[in-house]
Amino acid sequence: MSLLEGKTALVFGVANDHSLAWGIARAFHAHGARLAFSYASQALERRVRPLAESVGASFVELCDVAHDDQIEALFAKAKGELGSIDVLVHAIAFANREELQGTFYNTSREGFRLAMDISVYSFIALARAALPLMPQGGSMMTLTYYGSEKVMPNYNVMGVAKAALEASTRYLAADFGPRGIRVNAISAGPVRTLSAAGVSGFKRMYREFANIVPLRRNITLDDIGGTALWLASDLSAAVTGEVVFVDSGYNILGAPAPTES
Ligand code: NAD
Ligand code: IMJ
Repeated sequence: MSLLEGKTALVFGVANDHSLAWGIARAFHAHGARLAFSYASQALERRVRPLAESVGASFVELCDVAHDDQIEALFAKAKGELGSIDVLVHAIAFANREELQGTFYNTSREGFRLAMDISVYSFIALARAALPLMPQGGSMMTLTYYGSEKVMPNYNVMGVAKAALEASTRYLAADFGPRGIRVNAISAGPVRTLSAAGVSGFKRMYREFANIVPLRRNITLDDIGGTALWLASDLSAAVTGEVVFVDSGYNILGAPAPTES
């Protein structure tokens, strides 16, 4: 079965082969999509280009989403080379490292601005820029985390940013629904990516997660890829503005089940 035959997906947020965006790209490729990639910095090109080539992508372009002119240039190029697109994937987040440890009340004005700009505004900017390339409708998606709803140690300003990202997903879904464009968010459980591995306390919480969750296992890139594939395909044709949890059931728990002792 080929769910994305004849469709084109533009993917933002591959840094390496552990990236959630890479899990998504792999699943799309397995279902016949034409893929295109954008990466954040010159330094990443060395890693991203070979990955892109391994799934037959030739469109591999630099775009730092902090800059409107780079977003504009990227979509101009995409229009020229790809024509139209069907799927937009936003898997981008950034906060200064010092904001992701210690107390939330010490969040700086500039740290708040940066986290919101890169992790939230960029989705709005990319969604708007993608509109002219989606005249026949399509599917847009972003990645979020449960720290938007509940307090997670050290997640701090990123929790506030993810709350804004999820709200933005709903507003974009309302704006674009009449054009046949769906907008959703995937709320992923912890995965050992570049954006998680170095984070204080992550290792321990990653280990504990599998013991607590209903499915008693961590989530994988294939789990994320599968849900992204569903959201990208016509199987989810009437689903928009949703936050879909891919977290082994973590978010349904009140208190963890008592373990034998
Ligand atoms: P990752 O480090 O592989 O991906 C993050 C990406 O953001 C990188 O490719 C990086 O280059 C890109 N990025 C950062 N600043 C950018 C900029 N200015 N312009 C363009 N791109 C920029 O880590 P990941 O875990 O795959 O993160 C992808 C998304 O998944 C993020 O939104 C993250 O919050 C979310 N998420 C991750 C987890 C997890 O446990 N890893 C859980 C839930 C949600
Ligand atoms: C990030 C920080 C604190 C706790 C965390 C995380 N937990 C998880 C993450 C429990 C799962 C990963 N995550 C969901 C993110 O959204 C990460 C975003 C992020 C990570 C970094 C690390 C390196 C850096 N800036 C970052 N900006 C955003 O310099």
